[in-house]
Amino acid sequence: MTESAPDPYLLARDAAAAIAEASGVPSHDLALVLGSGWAGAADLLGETVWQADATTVPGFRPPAVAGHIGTLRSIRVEGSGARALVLGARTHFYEGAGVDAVVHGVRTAAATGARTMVLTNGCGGINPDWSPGTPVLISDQINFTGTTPLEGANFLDLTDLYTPALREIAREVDPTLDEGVYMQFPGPTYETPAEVQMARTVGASLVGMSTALEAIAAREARMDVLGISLVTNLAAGISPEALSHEEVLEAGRDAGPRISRLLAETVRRLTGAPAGGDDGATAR
Ligand code: 8IG
Repeated sequence: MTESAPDPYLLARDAAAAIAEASGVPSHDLALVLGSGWAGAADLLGETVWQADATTVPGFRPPAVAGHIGTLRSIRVEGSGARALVLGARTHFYEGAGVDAVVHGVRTAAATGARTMVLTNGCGGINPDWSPGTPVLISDQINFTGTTPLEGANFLDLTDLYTPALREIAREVDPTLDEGVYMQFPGPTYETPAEVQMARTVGASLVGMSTALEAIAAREARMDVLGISLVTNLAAGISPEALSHEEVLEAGRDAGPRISRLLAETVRRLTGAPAGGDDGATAR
């Protein structure tokens, strides 16, 4: 470690302590990052017991993107009673604040005690069958950012980075869910059509600007990881139309009810609520 650089893991522990103190919730069981299009999903998870502007907690930066809400929430999950920390604030690699800033939310979640990290995003789809508004489970990833949150001789095994048992639970909730390989580009440009063809050739089916670095940080913290992408647009060159941020926001709005229910029911089940869809009322 360098001489005077602030220790990002210590900063995450400070943030977790600040969250515990402000929320009165001493520890959390799982955490979620809500990406483009996913903001509404938190409302269905359960009762919000605490919420604050993320910038009131050490290490969190103000959001740089319209549609990304910079709020932290502690939710008591309906049905299971588990404690969920919802990170509505994501710092992207393209903001130039460094990789430690990008994964600060994940490290903070781990420091609050969360053992499961749910990462969501809006992204481009390479499979032409995925119309805008289609949710896709992430089965694996390609980190094309040229960097990593890890430092030193930390030879972390990323086989099954996206925990198979969690993917199975999501597919129980929605058996029509497809899976795809997520490739993180540095951004902030969308890809050229040639880059999308490269991504396809190397085995990617989803292209985005987040998630892969966060998944690595979550695995370093020994968390289980579930990743769900919302295909908000076909990747450049897959459809004849140009890409716009407005299209992305609109696809998110239209898909909102479906993906909110998918996420809420998946979280209920993976925190131990009985299956059956009546949110566990009969079991209490
Ligand atoms: I939303 O098509 C969204 N994010 N790299 N490419 C990349 N990121 C994205 C895209 C996309 N759509």
